[in-house]
Amino acid sequence: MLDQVAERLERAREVLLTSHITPDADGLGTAIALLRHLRRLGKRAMMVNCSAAPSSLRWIYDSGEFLVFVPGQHESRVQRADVIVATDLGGSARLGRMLEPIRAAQATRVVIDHHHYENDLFDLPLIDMRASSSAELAYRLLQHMGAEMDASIAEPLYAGVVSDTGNFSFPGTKPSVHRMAAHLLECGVDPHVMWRRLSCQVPMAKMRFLGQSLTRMEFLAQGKIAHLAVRTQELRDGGIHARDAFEVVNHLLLVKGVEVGVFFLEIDDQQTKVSLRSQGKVDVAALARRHGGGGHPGAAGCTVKAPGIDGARELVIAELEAALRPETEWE
Ligand SMILES: [Mn+2]
Repeated sequence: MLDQVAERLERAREVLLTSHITPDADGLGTAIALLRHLRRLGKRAMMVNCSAAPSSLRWIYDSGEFLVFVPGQHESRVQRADVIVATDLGGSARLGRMLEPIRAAQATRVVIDHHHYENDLFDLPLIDMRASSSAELAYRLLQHMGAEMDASIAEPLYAGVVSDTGNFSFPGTKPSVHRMAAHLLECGVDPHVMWRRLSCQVPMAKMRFLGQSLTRMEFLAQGKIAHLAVRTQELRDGGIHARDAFEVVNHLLLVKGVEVGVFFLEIDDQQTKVSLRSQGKVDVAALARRHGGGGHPGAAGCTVKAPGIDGARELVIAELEAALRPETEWE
């Protein structure tokens, strides 16, 4: 597939790059690194995305490289591209309002991804679920194409791989990922500058919310379960977006002895969003699936239907306590 994608891109005149709704560092980094190489080859290339990038990631692209798709205005860009490349997608539905224009396009549709899903749209799927990140796949593709790897291409790739490996900490972070990172440093990436740009970006209100939340963290099962509940009103009072609030769960696992961290966010009196993290002994995706959610064994989420946040908490904690008992087996 590497060969076919490289060959198709080399023949292209105009390439449209895109990623998922609220693109992350991996989706953006992959697209922008490719865009820069393609422009050097003399091709017209533009990233057009169904929604804007988070403000903390806008440094990844320069002006003139990224557009937010506006219906009624940008369809012609989709139509006139002869290759469309979607990065880090995780399923065609995540193209948002660009799905229909891309489905209707005449272009060769390429996807570069490390998520698993049914491919119902793409002609050339460069998908490898064992890859750490889409950026790692773009790196292989760019190497295959003989791209000149300077800092302007290495930085967006590095941003993608650092964020998708949790700073090289996630299970399955392979030697090849470190070799790629080492090469990117040789190409001019400054790891400290990148850490400041990627990690030292927490807004004051969010940090305050994090601090206040963590003081209310509770422990159960001899300290193996750490949990924390937040009501919607508290988010409103703190001016915090729900998406930001969920990051609290990642901090629960930092406590010594904690096996599972759970974050509860009340939606209304019948529904509570639950976000789970596990060190490995408990498969939290299995729990999430029983409540109609999903995820990975180490990180999962679901919406629990129970009376109030206390009802949801009782239910989930009971399941986790059972899962932590060594003799328990789930059907
Ligand atoms: Mn990714």
